[in-house]
Amino acid sequence: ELRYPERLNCAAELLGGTDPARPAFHTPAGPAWTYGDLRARVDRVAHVLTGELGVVPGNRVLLRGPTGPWLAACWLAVLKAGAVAVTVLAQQRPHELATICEIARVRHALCDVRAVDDLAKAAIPGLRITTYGGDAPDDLLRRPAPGTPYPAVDTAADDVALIAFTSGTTGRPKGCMHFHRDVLATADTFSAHVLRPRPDDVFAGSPPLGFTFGLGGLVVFPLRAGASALLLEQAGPRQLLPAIAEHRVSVLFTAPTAYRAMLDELDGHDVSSLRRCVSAGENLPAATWRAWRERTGLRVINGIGATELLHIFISAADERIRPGTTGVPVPGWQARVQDAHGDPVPDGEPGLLAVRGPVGCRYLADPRQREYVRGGWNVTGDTYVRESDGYFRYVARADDMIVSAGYNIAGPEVEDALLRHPDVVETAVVGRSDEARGQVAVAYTVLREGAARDPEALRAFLTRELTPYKCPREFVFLDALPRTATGKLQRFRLRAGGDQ
Ligand code: 3SK
Repeated sequence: ELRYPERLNCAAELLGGTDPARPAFHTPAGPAWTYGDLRARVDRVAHVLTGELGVVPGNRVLLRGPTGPWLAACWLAVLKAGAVAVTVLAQQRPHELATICEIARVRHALCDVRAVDDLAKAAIPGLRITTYGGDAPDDLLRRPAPGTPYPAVDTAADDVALIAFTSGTTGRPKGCMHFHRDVLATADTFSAHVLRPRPDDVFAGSPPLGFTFGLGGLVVFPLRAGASALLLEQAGPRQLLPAIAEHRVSVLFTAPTAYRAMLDELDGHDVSSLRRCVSAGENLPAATWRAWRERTGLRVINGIGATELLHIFISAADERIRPGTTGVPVPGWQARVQDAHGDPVPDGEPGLLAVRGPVGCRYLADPRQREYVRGGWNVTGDTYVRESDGYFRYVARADDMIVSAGYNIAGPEVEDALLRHPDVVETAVVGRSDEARGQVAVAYTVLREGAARDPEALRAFLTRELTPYKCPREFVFLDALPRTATGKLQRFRLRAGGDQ
């Protein structure tokens, strides 16, 4: 069981301890920030925040900007000052920003000068915006501040440290409140037991810091281990591959689609520095796992996490990894599969995934709390099977099951089979209403450049791979699949015919 002192400031914990000369953050340009640099810059921002800007403990501070050391420093400064960080994605549009600020009652924003236009356009009443990274004399980084260490505010372990917003794949955003102790708990469970980082590790990855997958993987886990992270503003497969070689990245965080895309570009890139590759955000198809293992010799660490629970709670390490499954509950977590009434279902049968552990879902002023937390379990909205040996296998998002003429078809199973076809880059199989069958399966598919859009060839391939009733009735070819800003597939748009 994890035990933390009653008074705990997680930013102070993350920043303390490590030799000030060790690297903390790298960027593609410029020298690395050492732990000493990071502490001094965090303290400077915290002085300005609580001095000139008048932020007091408990205030919610919006953070907006591309991934980079200054965004990470502002996040740490907000927490060190006892305020609450509300980190948003660079892609979020004015009306979404306004909704988030209204729900979280945000009064202060620290915003990269390059991302300020949409925030200003949102015209949020009472919001004081302070920019960073620009030339203006009132820029956050140009304001006078004492050069003395900033004493961390004496927060309680269960004071709220951050509010992370999730829109899921549809709907009004929900703000998930997480405590100071929760931040450390993510590092002391998944990272400590599955990743087992070393101080010489260099972390990198694609998820932005506004997504808790990225915040954990690129800030919390490396700092907790005294390691360093490469922070990239652009972190698509084309930027990641050369960056891995140049910075000798050893721990990689990205999503299944990026692993697949990197496989296509791998030739000529040196990825020999990698020792841990994490995949989350979506289910990792076994085909992608095997292809990555074949090309790199590395076993991808699959995991399921949620903004509601801050980071990953089911996963497996090293030889315990079993392709095609997500893994077992991370030490500190419990998981089970249950029915709609909350009763456990037998092993081998599909049901709703329910988990509990050191971090729980706490939606800010949202009645959907009652749907997510039931009987003390967090019900994630995923359909899973628990195998008899305790491994959890993803079946579908609870609403991704297609029921066609009385048969249950799990979209992801058909996708996994389609991805084994050499011309298929990405695919999503969803149900469409059908008078005769209730629903029929439709495969939305992105093909490799130059490949022929031939539904019959795919159908013939699939009938060799799957029981025939699972074969989609229709194939639709797209240039790209619709995704949220955090890269999650928007199946609801495909269900609505792809034009929502
Ligand atoms: O939402 C997710 O998929 C996720 C995955 C890993 C860690 C954190 C999150 C939010």
